[in-house]
Amino acid sequence: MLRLYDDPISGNGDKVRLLLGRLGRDYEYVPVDVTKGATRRPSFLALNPNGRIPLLRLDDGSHLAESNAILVYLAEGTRFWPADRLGRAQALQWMFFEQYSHEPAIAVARYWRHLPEMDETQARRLPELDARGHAALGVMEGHLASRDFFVDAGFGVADIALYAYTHVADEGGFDLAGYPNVRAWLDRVAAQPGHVAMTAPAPRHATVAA
Ligand SMILES: N[C@@H](CCC(=O)N[C@@H](CS)C(=O)NCC(=O)O)C(=O)O
Repeated sequence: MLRLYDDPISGNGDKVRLLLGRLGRDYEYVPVDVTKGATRRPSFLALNPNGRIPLLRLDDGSHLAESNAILVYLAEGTRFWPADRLGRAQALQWMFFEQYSHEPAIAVARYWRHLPEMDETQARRLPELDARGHAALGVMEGHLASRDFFVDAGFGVADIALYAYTHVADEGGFDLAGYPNVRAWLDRVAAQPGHVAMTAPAPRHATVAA
């Protein structure tokens, strides 16, 4: 059975939970507390030398890291991964956008604001993250003005990748009031069958300790 190493507060982990939920796949869940440095312990580094969740153990015992790579792996052969060449490239376009222009601003601002106290460097860098996050949201708003989902082929991995941190962007200090197209898209994504809320309890086959 698939095994997901993850922290429930992680949007990157949420992407994988969202897709597994839509695919109706059972999996073991191993909570790894990033706030306690659990991903940097030797036992976890032996599984992912990059020291980050999410991490998926496959049925053959190998491990796959990087949330968007995990999405592509799980989605291949399903309706969530476009059948046409351009559709696949468009999905990757938005997933690279998510990792370069969206997540480093919105997820990091959310994490810092979640800390009991920000250090001086974090407090100084926050306005820059705010600006970059709003720029990313602006790009999404424009793209969604004329379409329901990010890729012409319809709802899929690009939407899941972007949904994860956008739907909790307010926790990072990003008010979505000025992004009506993004808000309507968030509702459309959440209305898709098999949606799992980020606050949902861990799956049935939950296990403990990494
Ligand atoms: N590019 C990676 C980023 C993963 C990542 O940043 N994971 C964070 C939690 S959201 C983490 O494990 N942080 C713990 C650490 O860096 O020690 C992905 O998309 O999976």
